[in-house]
Amino acid sequence: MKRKLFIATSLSAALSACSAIGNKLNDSPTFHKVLNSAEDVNEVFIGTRGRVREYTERDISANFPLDSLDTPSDSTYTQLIRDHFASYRLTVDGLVEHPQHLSLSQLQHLMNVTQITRHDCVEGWSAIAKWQGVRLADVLALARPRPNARYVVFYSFDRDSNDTQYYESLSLEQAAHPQTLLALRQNGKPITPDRGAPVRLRIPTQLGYKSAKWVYRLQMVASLKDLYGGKGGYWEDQGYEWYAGV
Ligand SMILES: Nc1nc2c(c(=O)[nH]1)N[C@H]1C(S)=C(S)[C@@H](COP(=O)(O)O)O[C@H]1N2
Ligand SMILES: [Mo]
Repeated sequence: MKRKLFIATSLSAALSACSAIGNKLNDSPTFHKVLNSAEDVNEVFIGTRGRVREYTERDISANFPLDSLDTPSDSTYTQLIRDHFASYRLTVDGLVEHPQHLSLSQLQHLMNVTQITRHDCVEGWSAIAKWQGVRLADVLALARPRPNARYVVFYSFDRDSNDTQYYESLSLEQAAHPQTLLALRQNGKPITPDRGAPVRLRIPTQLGYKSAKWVYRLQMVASLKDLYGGKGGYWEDQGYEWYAGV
């Protein structure tokens, strides 16, 4: 992807989902506090808090463009492909009580969501696919975020030609969205290496660049300021908006 265009999209769709954030994070007093305080600044979150439309099998796009940095070709990633991701671990660490190192089979056992949703790239294309995976909120809840955790940062295996790491981030409010997944399957098959295997984010409420491919680490942090360019993501560090609601 050489250049990105901003498209002013605002689907201020029925924002009725706020109360529907029913998941294990509700067991955590910290998450409760964060979610309740978010109600007061509702307007800040318009566009990432409502539920987006879900489609049917008939609506699945015949062609889903491929649009990212190149599939990682370093030895770490190629070794993972060779062992069919048996040695893959998803690390969940940072400001958490119980750091996690989840294998692919553990994640497969946690799989609890199937969604057919539209992916909106900032460059102006959209495509619909079926995604299956684990609700992000459930994985974060396993690690028990500490009270000072405000954001979750996602680290990907790929790097650009300047060796800059692809990363992304969400606030805990965004991370708790019931349609936000760690996706393991696309259109009924395991996610392929060019699509971000074995685990990619799927965030249908936000622009495509938020949905990081090739994710290996989720880090809970209090601030995004000290990471890379300080703007919370690879594209954000180059001037794209962090919030990026569709
Ligand atoms: N790690 C990583 N994730 C990424 C990207 C990337 O370059 N690296 N590109 C993003 C963008 S801009 C889009 S539109 C989608 C594209 O996913 P696809 O190649 O499966 O269509 O991945 C997103 N996630
Ligand atoms: Mo994109």
